[in-house]
Amino acid sequence: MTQRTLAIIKPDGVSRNLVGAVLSKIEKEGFKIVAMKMIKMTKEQAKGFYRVHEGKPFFESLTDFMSSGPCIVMVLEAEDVINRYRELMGATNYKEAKPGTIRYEYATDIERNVVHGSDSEESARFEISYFFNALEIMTSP
Ligand code: IDP
Ligand code: MG
Repeated sequence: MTQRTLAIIKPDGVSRNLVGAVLSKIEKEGFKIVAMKMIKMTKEQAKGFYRVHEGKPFFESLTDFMSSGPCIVMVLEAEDVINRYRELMGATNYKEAKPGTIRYEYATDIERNVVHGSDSEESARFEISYFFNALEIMTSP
């Protein structure tokens, strides 16, 4: 089934000039980029995006980090892209990520792990609509 997922290159990835490297891995996998922009979230916007993690010990630090600089947010489209993009990202903790994954190659810390990807169809719907309206998402001709 063709799916969409919300992908982010986090502020560490942008500031370390890893945008091209991450996009290259995404495109090599055959995922179609159907929306993309650069944004800088406010602390409040980062808290809204990560609201499922509210109350966890890393929530304050994570939302400080995510609002510390520009991110690339994008919508990817492909068969089963939610799980396939999470496979490409690698484990949250880069020390557990498999070789070849984005986090294995580029993450420096469990928090500063370069990329985000939605984890379910429900979160993908919420996360895509958090950043994009319908006119900003390309549909196939
Ligand atoms: P995910 O990004 O692999 O889906 P989540 O569990 O949803 O991982 O956590 C969201 C983000 O919060 C992670 O990508 C990472 O940046 C940060 N994070 C998760 N667990 C920890 C932790 O134990 N310490 C610090 N930061 C964490
Ligand atoms: Mg998550």
